[in-house]
Amino acid sequence: SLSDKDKAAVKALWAKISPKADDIGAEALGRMLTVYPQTKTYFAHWADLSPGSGPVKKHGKVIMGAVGDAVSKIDDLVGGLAPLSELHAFKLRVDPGNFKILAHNVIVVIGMLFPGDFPPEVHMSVDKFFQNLALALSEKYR
Ligand code: HNI
Repeated sequence: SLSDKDKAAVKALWAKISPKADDIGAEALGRMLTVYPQTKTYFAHWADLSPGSGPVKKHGKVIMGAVGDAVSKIDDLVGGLAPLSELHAFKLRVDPGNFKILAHNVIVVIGMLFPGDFPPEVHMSVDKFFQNLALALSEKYR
């Protein structure tokens, strides 16, 4: 689980990158849909699934809003993300393996946009955070 050092690193990075959260979300979602085209099935009702499209930008913002919310609930991700886990499990029926795929894309984009703020030890704490976030989102599937 996350150490105090991990939590501090995630909070410090989030403070730095959150002004660009919408851009990060749009870029990460556009990449997920391109590089992992199997993820497109869940968004088949959108008019345009290509990088930079209106729906991709809009939903990228929604996702990163939830990531910011998760940062604020970092001490209890399972409890804090329970409603969102329930939604993805029972209503959206998203295969939970996809949470790791999106997390991977968000991490790639953070590294792209903030190369100077993403040394290996920060990368590791952020990776652990997203693993825990993905696990919390998967909680209601069982
Ligand atoms: Ni996800 C809707 C957060 C991963 C498919 N998703 C949401 C909403 C939030 C959200 C917030 C809006 C909820 C609402 O309307 O009340 N999703 C997150 C987060 C992650 C994530 C924080 C992981 C970091 N979602 C995924 C993944 C997929 C996914 C990996 C599929 C590959 N999500 C969806 C779909 C919707 C959705 C589909 C509904 C979108 C729409 O508007 O039609």
